[in-house]
Amino acid sequence: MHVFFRIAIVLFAMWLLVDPKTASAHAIIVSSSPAAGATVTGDAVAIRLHFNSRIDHARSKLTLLAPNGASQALTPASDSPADELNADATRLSTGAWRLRWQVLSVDGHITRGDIPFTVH
Ligand SMILES: [Cu+2]
Repeated sequence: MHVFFRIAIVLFAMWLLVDPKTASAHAIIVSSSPAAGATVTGDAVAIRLHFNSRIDHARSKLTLLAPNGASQALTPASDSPADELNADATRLSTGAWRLRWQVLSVDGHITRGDIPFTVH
């Protein structure tokens, strides 16, 4: 194979790996309240998810999964900062809960995850 052709292939592969538009802008959680694995006291929790980039609040979702398996959609606060997804969860029974989040970042990519926490 011609050496310049090989170099072109290597450069193309490197470009795919480092393209900042596709590599760095996905919304990833920087910090959360409650934190994953946390135990909270009382029946109300102020949910606050902080991401590494701006998110589209209208196309992002929060779902609470109860200890008995029931799921409940939470309405994200409309006045949240551009890189946060916040909501209030009330009347939580004691037990193991799971907060499921799905966000659309401004680069058009969807990310999702679960935050398990316990209500004591
Ligand atoms: Cu992305």
